Parts: sequence; C-alpha cells; structure tokens
Amino acid sequence: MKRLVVISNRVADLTKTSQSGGLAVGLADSLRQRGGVWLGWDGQTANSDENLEPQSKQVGDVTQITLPLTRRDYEEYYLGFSNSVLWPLFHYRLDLVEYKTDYLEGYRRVNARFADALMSSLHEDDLIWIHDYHLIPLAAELRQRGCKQRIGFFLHIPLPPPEMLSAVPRHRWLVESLLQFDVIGLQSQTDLNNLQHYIEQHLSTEVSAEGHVRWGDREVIAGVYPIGIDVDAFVEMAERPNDEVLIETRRREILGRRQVIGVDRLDYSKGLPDRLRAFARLLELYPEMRKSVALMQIATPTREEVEAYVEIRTELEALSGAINGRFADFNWTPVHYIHGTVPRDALAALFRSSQVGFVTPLRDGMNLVAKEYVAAQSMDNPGVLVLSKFAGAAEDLREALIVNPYDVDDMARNLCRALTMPLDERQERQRALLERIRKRDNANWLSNFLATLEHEISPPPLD
Ligand code: GDG
Repeated sequence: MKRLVVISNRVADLTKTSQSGGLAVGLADSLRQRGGVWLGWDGQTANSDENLEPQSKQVGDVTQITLPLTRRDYEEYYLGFSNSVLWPLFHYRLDLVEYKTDYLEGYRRVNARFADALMSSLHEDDLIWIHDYHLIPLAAELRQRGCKQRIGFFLHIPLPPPEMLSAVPRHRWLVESLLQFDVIGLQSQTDLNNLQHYIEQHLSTEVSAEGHVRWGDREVIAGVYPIGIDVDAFVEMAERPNDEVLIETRRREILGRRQVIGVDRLDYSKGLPDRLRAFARLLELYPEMRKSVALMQIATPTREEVEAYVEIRTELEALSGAINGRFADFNWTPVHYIHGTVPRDALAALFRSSQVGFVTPLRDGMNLVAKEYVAAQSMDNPGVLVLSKFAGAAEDLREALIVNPYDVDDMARNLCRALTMPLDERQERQRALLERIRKRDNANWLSNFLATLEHEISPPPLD
C-alpha cells in the first residue's frame, strides 16, 4: 500500500482526533494504516520572517509537519484571499467579496511555502491528497518543483457556476492550477456540472461523461465524492446517556414541549437569520405552537476577524433578542441562542432529544450536521430533518423535508409539518435516511477517493 501525504490548511492533532469531527478521524485512520505525512499551518502567527522553519513531529507511523505563518501571511492568505474572496464567492455571495491585490500575492506566497516545506519529505511513490480552497495552487507549485507523484484534491465547499467563478480575479489561472491535480473531488453533482461548464466555456476543452479532461499532456479525472460521517461512532455517542441533557429533556417532556435544534459555525452561508425568522413565523402562523416548542441554536464562533462575521453575529443577537422579547412568557423562552461550542458528546445527545433538526444553509458543500442529526435519532421515536435544498446533502437525503432557505413561509410550514408528523411516517423516513448515510459514510468517501487517486477507478455512480 502506498504511503499517504495529506495537506490541509490546519493539521488535526493526531493524538486527540477522537474529540473532533469525522474528517479528521477518517483521515488520521487512513494515515495510520498506510503511514505517511500530514502537513499544514500550526495555527500560530510569527511576527517576523525569521523562524518560519517547519516543525516535524512523529506520531506513530505518521509524520506531522506544521509551519507557522507571519501576521501578513495570515491576513493576506487566510483572512484575505481564502476567506474574504474564495469562501464568499464559492458560496454564491459576490456581495461579500473583498478583494485586494496583496491577498492574491499572499495566497500564492503561502502555497509556494507549503510546496517548499513538503518537497524534501516526499517519497517517489507517495499518494498526495490536498484539501480545500486554501490550497488550490499547491499542485502547480509542486509540479514546478519537479513533483511527479499522483496528486488529488478535494473541495469541501461548493463550486459555483462559471458566471460567478469568473468573477474571481485571475479565475483562469485558478482553474488551470486545479488541472495540475490528477483527481479533483467535489461534494455534489451540481459542483461537478459547474466545473465542467467552466472548463468547456473558458478553456474550450471537453469534459467526458466520466469526468475525464485532457489538459496538455495530462489526463485529469473530476468526480463526485460526497463526504460522510462515521455513523456507528455517532450512533454510539448519541445513545450514551448524558445526565445534563437528560435532565433538560425530562423537564420538557413534563411540560409537553418539543425542541427544534440548529448547530452551525456562525457563518453567513448557514442561513441563520432566515432560520430564526422562520421560527418566529411558525409562532405567528400557528399560535397553538407557542409555549409548546423552542428553538435551540448553537452557533460556534469562527473567523471573527473578518468583518462579515462580526455583522452576522450582531444581526443574530438582535434577532434572537427581538423574537424572545415578542413571544416569551415568564416560563417559556422561544429561542435558546448559544454563541459558543458544545462538547461533541453533548451535541449528539441534544440531537437525539430534539424533535426537529433544522438545517437551512443558503449554500453548503455537504453539511455534516444533517447526517449527524439522522445518525443520532432513535428508531422508536425519531425526529424529523428539515433540510435546505442548497446543501450538498440534499442531493442524497431526499426523505428529509426539503425547504427553500430563502422562503421563510416555506420553512415555517415545513417546521409545522415536522412537528406534527405521525410516528409511522417519521419512522419510514428515518429508516431510509439512515440507510443513505450508511451507504455514503466516511469510510466510503475515503476509499472511493483513494481508489481513483491510486488506481484510476472512477467513483460509483450516484443514484
Ligand atoms: C465544511 C463545509 C462540509 C459545530 N458546532 C459544534 C460542533 N460542530 C461540528 C458539527 C460538524 C462540523 O462541526 C461542521 O461540519 P459541517 O459539514 O456542518 O460544516 P463546515 O464546518 O462548514 O464544513 C461543509 C464539511 O466541510 C466537510 O467536508 O460538509 O459543507 O462547509 O461535525 O457537529 N462540534 C462540537 N461543538 C460545537 O459547538 N463539538
């Protein structure tokens, strides 16, 4: 088995991966099996250009290589080009793009530094797997340094249509850089169609029905590899009793109340303001729901140095305050808004004890929360997933109640439908959804992607 070399913006702590999400655990397991290297930013910013040497640490058979960024790198590469240009644009939010020439220079400089740091650690027959929008030019940088190994790329976020992609400064360079990979993995068929259309329209090159692109002397495969979760691990976590959650659940049961849950990074792509408005609309349209249901929204802080994230936080705090001010009673608070992080085991228990999982991003690569909510349900009395049609997960999770996250009334009606759905219909939907998340789980994602990277086996068709 070939050694695996993983590169991502941040390196997960390989000694603590059970605490974090499925991606880190899955990748770490593959790395442990095959042996290899994981390279990424160490999360630190150095004040000067001195002392930017990569640090190397051996964890079992895996070499973890981390490198610091300067404050300037952090501002230009991370906050700048990655998170103020590519992130909003790839989530169809042209209005939030803030571009500066320095951002692009910083992006290229840091990608070149990643390539320099990696070259000396590579073996001749390594498989290289690069993750996400921070590192699109990395394969081209590695090729310039003579790297001949097979290199794969997985984009965790959506890929927008050509009309939008072509608003990125130097977009042609960006997509040409992408074609220096051997395999380009995307989350959904929509993303793959968008990439095909760009290549056909802007590079005048055909993409075959199997996703093959001939680019110069290279043959590139683009395919859909929907990411999944470790279902058994999540089921096990959700079934484990959690005293604190249990006390709250019993209290609600005594009062005959239900809970709708939302869990997201506090990101404008997640559709949080309209989600809160939809909950308020539910209370407006169906007064009988008042005092019988509450929304718990956990919003984990993220990228707080980017202005758009400061604004969304202020907006949400004002909205939840306004809804509570309008509807709350002395013994009932409609919106329980948490700006913070909840431990993963408590999260699993909260999903299990909530009657609705409310997942309404305006645009999302996949959305693992939707899959975690399904995994956490009991078959005796399952809850209902209400899911945005603009999450990658909606291509597969068709037995969820699919909603338009821009249509507050549609979301409110579907919330009501979820809260009043008969048990047999809930069970039927839950059975089908569980089967779907098991079929496309984390292990499946890893093995399908690596099969294409290593043996050029195309991903199984989507049904
Ligand atoms: C990107 C793409 C794609 C959230 N709050 C807490 C917490 N979380 C965990 C969730 C879930 C993960 O974070 C979030 O994953 P998502 O997939 O929902 O979203 P992004 O962070 O935007 O991820 C996305 C993903 O990459 C993978 O490819 O699906 O489309 O945007 O696991 O449970 N975990 C804990 N406390 C919290 O408060 N412990």
